Amino acid sequence: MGIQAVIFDLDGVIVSTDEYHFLAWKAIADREGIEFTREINEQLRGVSRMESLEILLRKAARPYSAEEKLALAADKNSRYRELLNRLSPADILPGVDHVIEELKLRGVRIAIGSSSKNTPIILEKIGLKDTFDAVADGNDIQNSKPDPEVFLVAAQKLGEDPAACVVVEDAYAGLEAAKRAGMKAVGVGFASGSPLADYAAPDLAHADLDQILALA
Ligand code: B16
Ligand code: MG
Repeated sequence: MGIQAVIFDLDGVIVSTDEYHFLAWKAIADREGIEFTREINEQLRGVSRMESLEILLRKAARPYSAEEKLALAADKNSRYRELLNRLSPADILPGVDHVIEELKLRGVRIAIGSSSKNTPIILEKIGLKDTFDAVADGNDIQNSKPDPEVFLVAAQKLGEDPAACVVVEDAYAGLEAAKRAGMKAVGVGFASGSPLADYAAPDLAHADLDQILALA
């Protein structure tokens, strides 16, 4: 049957919004007097907003109520949304445009599988709103990566068998989600060193599409 579809993670694969996530969380942590480093930030890759907050609060000196947590997450998101206003097509990561073009030429279907509830605004800002055959994001799911839900929803929206899908991810949590979905997994960027990756490359500009499509 072979690979029929490629499901791309968004943040860290198509576009780099990780610095904006970091800056928004850092502002919240500094205001609350909670230590928040770039190392801790790496643990938030691919993880949902509320789970990210729980990781950040592990360093807090006091417990936070459910209401306080919702307020912190909302504050982080409005800071993040403010930063997203800066995004443009120039922020699309190296190799992405070429890979998408090539996949379309070969008749391979493409989808987004992202934990982010901000996926629609990000795709619009970078000019890729109408590019993908399907989009599954944080608004479609109950459980975020490493749960396989978002990738299974993407395959379902595409009408493809999970075994015929390959996921491209920059997060360890995302690679685990892909494997649990029964899909092949390509690790790029931060996740290129993961043993879970069936194929790895520093970014999509250095990825060999023939090898990726031969993974099935
Ligand atoms: P939001 P991805 C993920 O996107 C990010 O990697 C992660 O850092 C973020 O917490 C999560 O989206 C939720 O984002 O607050 O915008 O809903 O990598 O799965 O595309
Ligand atoms: Mg990511």
